[in-house]
Amino acid sequence: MAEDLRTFISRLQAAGLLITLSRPVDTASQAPALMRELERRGKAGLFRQMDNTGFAMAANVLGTREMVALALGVDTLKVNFASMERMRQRVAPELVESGPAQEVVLSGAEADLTRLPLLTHATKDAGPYITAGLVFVRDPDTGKRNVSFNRMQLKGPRKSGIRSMPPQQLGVIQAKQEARGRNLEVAVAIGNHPCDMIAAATTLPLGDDEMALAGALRGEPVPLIRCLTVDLEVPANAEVVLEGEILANTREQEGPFGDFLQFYVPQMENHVFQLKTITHRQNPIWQSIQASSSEDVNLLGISREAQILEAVLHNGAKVVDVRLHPTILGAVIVIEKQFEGEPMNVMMAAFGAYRWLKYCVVVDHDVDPGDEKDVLWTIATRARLADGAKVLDNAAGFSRDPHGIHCSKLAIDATIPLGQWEEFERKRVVNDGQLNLEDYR
Ligand SMILES: Cc1cc2nc3c(=O)[nH]c(=O)nc-3n(C[C@H](O)[C@H](O)[C@H](O)COP(=O)(O)O)c2cc1C
Ligand SMILES: [Mn+2]
Repeated sequence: MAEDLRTFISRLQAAGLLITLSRPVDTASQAPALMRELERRGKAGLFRQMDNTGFAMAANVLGTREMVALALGVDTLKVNFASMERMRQRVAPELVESGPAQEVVLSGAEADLTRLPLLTHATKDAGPYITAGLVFVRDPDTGKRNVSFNRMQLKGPRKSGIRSMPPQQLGVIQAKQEARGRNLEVAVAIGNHPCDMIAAATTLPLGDDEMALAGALRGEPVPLIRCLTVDLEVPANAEVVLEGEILANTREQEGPFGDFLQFYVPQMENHVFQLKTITHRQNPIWQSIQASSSEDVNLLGISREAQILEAVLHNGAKVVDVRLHPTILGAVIVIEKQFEGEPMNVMMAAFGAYRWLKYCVVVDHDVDPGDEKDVLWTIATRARLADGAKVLDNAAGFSRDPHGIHCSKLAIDATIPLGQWEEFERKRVVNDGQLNLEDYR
């Protein structure tokens, strides 16, 4: 049996990382806040009953580093190295005859987006959105597939917005098809294998198939099935598939939407998706991802961390870990320093490898890069700011930047002077982490 979201949920459960909610959850008023609670607790969630829609919902399934490690089948510390090595490879998907994604077929008036448990996440969002949809399209010039996450604002039973601006590749492909005066066929898969999601959030060269990267991340080919009413293939084990098209020469107001940096992207003209058919599994599991959540940061961060790691290793540094968080604009790089000045070389390589990077901190290997408090402690106690901190100016950064906030960057070397370990050794409490409060109640 192929791995999919369901088998991953079982593995989350076995690892003690899942909270299952059996009582009905109100999609509009309760689901977003419960997702936030899961994030705060570092747990994934399975909501068994979303109102009376007949759908369950998966939430925060990649919300922690441990969950990402579980998805890749590696130790937590190996996440970056494993993803970097697998991102160099491709494993072509495999076309199969049939799959559970088409166990139930809804067409005509039954194909109705308003019957799905779409969440309105933020107080000022324009309305309910699909946020966990993998959008499959084919480039009309090359026949090659593209897969990406694109938010979709509910606009009616068979209509939604779809955010897809060039240079994002869905936008590029849609523009090619529009130039021919034609609609672009689209299939949106919701409820996917976690590796397929990581692949879809990765920016590859146009024409490089995200499903072949998903295969490399999974370690086996992704089984795909043919859609019923569009000429596309989707993962055979997806929970829900929406088949339809992006209308040519049609734009409508979309947004505002609270996006990945926590700001609202203002209302603007965006593309329009027209639904033809819905297929889904029996007892379907919907999925929603909260923009700017730790899950969103993980999804966007994994490939970018790998990109930084690749560049920094290339320079000969002994890198232990790279972490982008609490947003993907900031990096912590853990190294075993070999010579003074090396942290600055490491950071220049990182800024060069990943354009959106705004600040970078290099720390020694006794610091936990995933713990913001530990990183701030390190800056406070170890950084010699006069020569260890530099502001780099006039570089390109995150592009939506009317106030010039992202075109200057900060590099902080927070490593200790070479060879001074004894002087900087961190104290450890006696038997720290060995005892359990419950045993002493
Ligand atoms: C949960 C989630 C939602 C996303 N929503 C959008 C979106 O609405 N519009 C967009 O341009 N990119 C969005 N992205 C980012 C793209 O999926 C990502 O940049 C992807 O690599 C683009 O694919 P492409 O390289 O084939 O263009 C989202 C990412 C995640 C993880
Ligand atoms: Mn692409």
